[in-house]
Amino acid sequence: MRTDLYQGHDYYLMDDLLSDEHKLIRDSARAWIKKEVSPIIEDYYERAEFPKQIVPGLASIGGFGPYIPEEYGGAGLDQISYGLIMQELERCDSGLRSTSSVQSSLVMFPIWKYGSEEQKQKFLPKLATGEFIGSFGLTEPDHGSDPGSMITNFKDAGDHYILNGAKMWISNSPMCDVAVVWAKNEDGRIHGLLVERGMEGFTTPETHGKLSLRASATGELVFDNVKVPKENLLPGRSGLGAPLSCLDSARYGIAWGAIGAALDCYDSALRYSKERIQFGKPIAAFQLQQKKLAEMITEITKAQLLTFRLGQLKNEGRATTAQISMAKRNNVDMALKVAREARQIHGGMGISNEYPIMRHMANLESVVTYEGTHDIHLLITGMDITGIPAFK
Ligand code: TGC
Ligand code: FAD
Repeated sequence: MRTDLYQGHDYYLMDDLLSDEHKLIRDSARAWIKKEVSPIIEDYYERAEFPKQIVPGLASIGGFGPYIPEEYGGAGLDQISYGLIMQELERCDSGLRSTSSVQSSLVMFPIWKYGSEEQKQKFLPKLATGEFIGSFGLTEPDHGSDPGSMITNFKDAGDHYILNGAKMWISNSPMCDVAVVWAKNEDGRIHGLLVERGMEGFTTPETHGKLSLRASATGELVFDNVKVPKENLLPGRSGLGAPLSCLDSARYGIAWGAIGAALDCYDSALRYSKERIQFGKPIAAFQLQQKKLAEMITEITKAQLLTFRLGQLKNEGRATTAQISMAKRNNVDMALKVAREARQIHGGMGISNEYPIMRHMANLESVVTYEGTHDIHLLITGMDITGIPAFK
């Protein structure tokens, strides 16, 4: 079992911009992770299993719906707090952050924003404590970057709807109690439906053989003539903009989370480079290794500044989809590059599970693809600055 020696890195004194509450939230999350998750994460990663026993602890540090109002069981925190929690979780493992950001931004967020009062009362408090786990079904086998072409559909059958179709690559699916499912009605309009475990015809087969994000549960959502009560339709918004608005919130969390993964790789590489002696000197004394380390902390610091400002804009309700895309794309790409350089600094040890580097690197290959690929986020920036969509 590896001892978690991580210490934060704050090259530009960003902590001065945080409130005492922010620092308390971050430090509590970090302490819980070091005690409860770091000692077991490599083992669960190798077994390709999500450690379900950590769910109550994850809830207690604000991992589920930190910005959802307290009246619905959330913590009522601001967006910087949400970001700091995501950063600490992904510093440990992207799969841990995934579980949390899906529950918070892709399940609790749409129920809070677009749900009826009854739906909010029924689901949000249980999702906040982790008594319920949620999943979000947008992607289909033949429709990933282009979710507007989805074929999952529902028909009006009197007092209920009949839902048919399938969703693929769904985080939390094998263990979810409720799924927020996006499907087309008979007019081709996209709506959100709350599909609950136990509804006849609803199954959630697990996806095996993942070489990335192994400590997160991924699966399908399959609907074979599922009878969904009419009161389970999200009444507040329809159209593709409804799921895309949830993605804004989750992508924002990923922008923070990726910094956490990069910090962990940098932290490990810096320590290793000072301890590893070759040619009679620590390898940190060689210019080539210093170049790698200096560039890592420069890129991490730039991402921290970009993301803190995004957090301020998010708190003010002024962050745009395109600004969020820029941060998600930049930070995940940055983290992947940092992970690859850190791997080299560790030499052969870099491929061993005695260090977290390969796990972060493999995880980030999912993060760079989900919630909009690296290419799609570039095209969102391109559309924003030129006014011309180049998706189709
Ligand atoms: P387009 O014509 O641009 O837009 C359709 C309608 O949506 C509106 N809209 C938004 N509304 C709110 N928030 C946003 N961010 C919005 N973006 C667009 C838009 O105004 C329009 O409204 P209206 O009223 O005119 O109809 O749509 P398009 O079909 O051209 O597609 C655009 C594109 C490619 C950017 C979009 O489809 C996209 O983002 N694709 C990427 C798909 C994606 O990110 N999937 C993620 C699935 S969930 C996931 O990966 C979870 S991983 C979780 C984890 O484990 O952490
Ligand atoms: P495609 O859309 O087939 O893309 C393949 C390649 O083509 C990519 O490089 C892409 O950038 C490129 N491409 C596509 N369109 C264009 C274009 N217009 N211009 C230029 N290049 C283009 N989805 C959910 O709904 N819920 C979840 O919880 C969820 N969890 C996930 C967990 C994991 C571990 C993974 C790997 C995925 C998850 N996803 C989830 C799905 C994820 O959002 C999709 O994989 C992603 O949106 C990309 O879709 P795709 O895999 O079908 O790739």
